[in-house]
Amino acid sequence: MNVIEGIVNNPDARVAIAIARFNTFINNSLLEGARDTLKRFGGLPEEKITVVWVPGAYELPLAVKALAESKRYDAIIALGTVIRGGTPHFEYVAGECSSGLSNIAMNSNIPVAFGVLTTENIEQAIERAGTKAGNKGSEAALAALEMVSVMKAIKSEI
Ligand code: INI
Repeated sequence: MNVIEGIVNNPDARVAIAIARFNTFINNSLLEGARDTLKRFGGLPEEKITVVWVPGAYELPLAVKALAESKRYDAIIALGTVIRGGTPHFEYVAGECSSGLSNIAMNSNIPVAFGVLTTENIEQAIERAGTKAGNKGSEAALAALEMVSVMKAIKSEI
């Protein structure tokens, strides 16, 4: 039996983080979590990490697509926070963001980690940005690191 499993320590990986400015207060904590994880678990030096700011979560797919097309990165992490309001705006922003990001991963063969919070209210967002429910930015960074390793292992098997 052949089992392919990824590891997270990958000091040679080049990782881009695309991050939304909307809800910056929360997104800064997601960014801190992602950078910390890339460095402490992935072993990445600062110069292997590129951060790109965009206006909001709706703009993340376009920036991630450009990053993927540049072929300069082994994985891309998308960070943002979409908080439900009283209008259907939430559904459009969150929906386009998540489907756009997964399409890019599928079409580019580059792992795109989904570190975008979609919550009912600001309290839930704070809980998932480094307080009692962990840090979605760190989780996304771990997923990105593992997927770099998994993709490499699958390609070397073929
Ligand atoms: N962008 C977010 O990142 N989070 C939100 O909660 C949000 N809401 O609620 O409106 C949001 N809107 C802006 C959107 O992402 C675009 O930047 C904007 O529509 C311009 O294209």
